[in-house]
Amino acid sequence: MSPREIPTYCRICEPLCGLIATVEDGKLLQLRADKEHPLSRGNACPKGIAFTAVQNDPDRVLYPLRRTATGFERVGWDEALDDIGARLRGIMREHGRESLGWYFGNPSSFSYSHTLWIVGFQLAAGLRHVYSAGSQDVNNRFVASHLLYGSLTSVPVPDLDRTEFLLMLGANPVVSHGSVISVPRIREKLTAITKRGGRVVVVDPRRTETARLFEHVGIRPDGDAWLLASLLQVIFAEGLEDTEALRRQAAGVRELRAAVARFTPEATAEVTGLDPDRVRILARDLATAGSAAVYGRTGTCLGRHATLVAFLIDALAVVTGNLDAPGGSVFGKELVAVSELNARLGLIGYGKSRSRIGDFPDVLGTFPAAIMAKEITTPGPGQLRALFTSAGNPASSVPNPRELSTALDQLDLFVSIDLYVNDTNRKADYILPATTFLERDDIPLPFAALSPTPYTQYTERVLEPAGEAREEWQIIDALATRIGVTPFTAGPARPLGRLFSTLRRKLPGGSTLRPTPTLLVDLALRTGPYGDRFGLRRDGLSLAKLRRHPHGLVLSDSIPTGVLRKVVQHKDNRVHLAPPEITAELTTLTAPPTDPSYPLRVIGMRELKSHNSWMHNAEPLMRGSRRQQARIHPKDAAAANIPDGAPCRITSPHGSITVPILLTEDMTPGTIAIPHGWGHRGGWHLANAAGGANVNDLTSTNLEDIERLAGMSNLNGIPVRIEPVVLAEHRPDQAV
Ligand SMILES: Nc1nc2c(c(=O)[nH]1)N[C@H]1C(S)=C(S)[C@@H](COP(=O)(O)OP(=O)(O)OC[C@H]3O[C@@H](n4cnc5c(=O)[nH]c(N)nc54)[C@H](O)[C@@H]3O)O[C@H]1N2
Ligand SMILES: Nc1nc2c(c(=O)[nH]1)N[C@H]1C(S)=C(S)[C@@H](COP(=O)(O)OP(=O)(O)OC[C@H]3O[C@@H](n4cnc5c(=O)[nH]c(N)nc54)[C@H](O)[C@@H]3O)O[C@H]1N2
Ligand code: SF4
Ligand SMILES: [Mo]
Repeated sequence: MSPREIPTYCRICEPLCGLIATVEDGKLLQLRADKEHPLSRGNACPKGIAFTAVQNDPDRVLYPLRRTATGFERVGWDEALDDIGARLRGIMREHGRESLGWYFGNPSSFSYSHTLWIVGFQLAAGLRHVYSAGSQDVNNRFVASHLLYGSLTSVPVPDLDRTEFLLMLGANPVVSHGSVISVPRIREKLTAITKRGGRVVVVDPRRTETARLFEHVGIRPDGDAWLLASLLQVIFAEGLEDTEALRRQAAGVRELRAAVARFTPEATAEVTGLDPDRVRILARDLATAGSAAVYGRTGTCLGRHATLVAFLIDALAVVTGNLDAPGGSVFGKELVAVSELNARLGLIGYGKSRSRIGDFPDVLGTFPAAIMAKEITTPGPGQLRALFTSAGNPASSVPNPRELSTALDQLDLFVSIDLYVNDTNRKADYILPATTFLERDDIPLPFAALSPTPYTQYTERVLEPAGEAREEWQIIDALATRIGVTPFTAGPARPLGRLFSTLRRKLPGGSTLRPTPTLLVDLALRTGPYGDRFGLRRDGLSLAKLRRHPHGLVLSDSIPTGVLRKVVQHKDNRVHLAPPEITAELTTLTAPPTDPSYPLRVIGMRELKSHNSWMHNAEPLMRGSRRQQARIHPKDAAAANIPDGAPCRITSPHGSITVPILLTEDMTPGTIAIPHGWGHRGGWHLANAAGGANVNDLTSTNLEDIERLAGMSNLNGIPVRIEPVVLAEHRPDQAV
């Protein structure tokens, strides 16, 4: 058969760029950027193109694997599922359901069926130990939205196409391609702001690829809460706040004003490292700009005050009259009414339960991944004994991964659903092979609301599953059956369960047919905000309509504003600017203690050709002997007597790693940037051979090091010291 060219889209990161897959005899020959995609218009990054190497990777897991004394052996699906089911039932009989747990990783958010079925299973099985990559990523953002708007899932995005001033903190979209915002060609969108006479100000301890294109404010790590409080202080003190907007939208203005009063730019200069005059001018410019958007990403999420920082980012938008206003921070419309449904049914929320270890509130039904190890090792009722991971590599991505790795050995049962034997599931009893994104149908449900140009796309699977790979939802469904639960049918999800039963009756084939994700999503889409209401709305969406537009569909030119009343769920219908959690933290905020034994700070960074921990086995991304490097200012390296390129021992109070250094004046002195996701020990040959160290070995899971409000891991601003490595001392497994 001659090759076929099939439009689909990339599901590695948030722009969701359009791709064309060339397929011959059921095999993927290549991926290229889709010129007909309405937004990415022929643009894709090296990772998207290199996904061919993941798809066809000889190291991929294609059959269920079972651990034996000597390594993994291939087993049949039924044998694997039956044994897992029997062991689960045994564990549940002896220790109750509360001994079961699940960790789902970052790639799960790009699969609607995977996410849906995890939530359905969690609710039906009454799972308590649920963890995700969110506590290393974005949960603080959700909690800030809960406090401000009474709605966890309402997150504003910068209105890039219309803004005159973008203040961006702790994000490097030129490399990351944007996150908690879904925009292909984001670099062009940003440069367009300055081309039309606007400004982009990037607050980051490193002069990043993004900062280099615009104005750079070189803040000290973890100084953001102080900077934002100072910006608010100046705006209030100089009467630059938008009183009209505040009167209309907000409650707690007086209390916020009082809480930030002590944070003058002079008072915060020590922590931020910034010139007070520059901060004052920034505050004035932001407040007087025709329109302004404030945006923060992982650099503001992985410090010690993550929720406070996310909160102050939006508070600044409110106080300057830029929330829900054109060119400001705006709220996109959801493709399916998740927030509304959730508010009505109360399915998942914030602080509905507390963790056994550390008493942390749940965020959307999940607890901090940083406590997972202690939940496994601490005896008592509710001890975590059977763990599933899907699309996650927590032994690489969470703080203190050594602690987690050791804890995994103690589990009664550990099952992983993944593409690879990774750094975590090498300890599993079973690894179940998942389909890649090209082997499943998809629609990017959560991302339509995060796109300044709302759009969506539906794709069928482009390839049949390789080997015996299965979709996650099918695996979850099969596991659920083995322990006698049906996703979505119990607890607060009962109304959905009833809907399922109705559907089942109406389906051809009768009661034996279980509802599928495709069926469910079509229903949600058609009844959702953009839906066709089964023909009542002529231009509305349905899967059938999306199938007729295989390159994707733009839903409107921009995000409509003036929607705040619908977004805010607080009873008084106002944005709450002074919830007690926030004012208390502002009142007690003190400069982080400095320890002369650890004078420097480590922060994270992303690389164009890495994706968290899982693309280091893709040959096209690893050419030229790519290695992990620690970026450091020449002055700091000279003081420690370490020449450029030499291995360097980096030691924190919690651990030590060895990484070669790269001298660059892009770093603010005192700060070292190290990419995460290196130092592999899985079943992926190229990744293992690439060496490197796990930067998270420097980080801590001590309860006082986990952010209180959202349970965020502290992965940025880690105090360290550096030393040269004498060659005899360093072993090949240590990084270089
Ligand atoms: N120090 C430090 N640590 C960090 C960060 C940082 O900035 N600094 N960033 C954090 C962030 S933002 C995140 S999101 C987390 C990520 O943390 P995790 O989600 O725990 O880890 P990933 O590295 O994304 O690993 C994803 C796994 O999913 C598998 N996979 C890929 N596609 C699929 C699929 O379609 N189905 C299935 N079943 N499996 C799949 C891959 O093989 C891989 O094993 O880590 C974070 N950790
Ligand atoms: N190529 C590539 N793209 C990716 C990923 C990848 O691994 N590789 N991962 C994807 C994922 S899971 C995510 S969540 C997104 C993340 O998207 P981004 O957050 O845009 O990604 P980063 O490059 O980590 O940017 C964080 C920035 O914060 C800065 N920073 C560190 N500490 C501080 C601080 O205390 N204050 C301030 N103001 N800045 C600080 C760092 O120097 C860095 O430049 O990227 C996604 N896209
Ligand atoms: S930026 Fe790259 S990895 Fe991200 S969606 Fe686009 S092609 Fe895929
Ligand atoms: Mo992430």
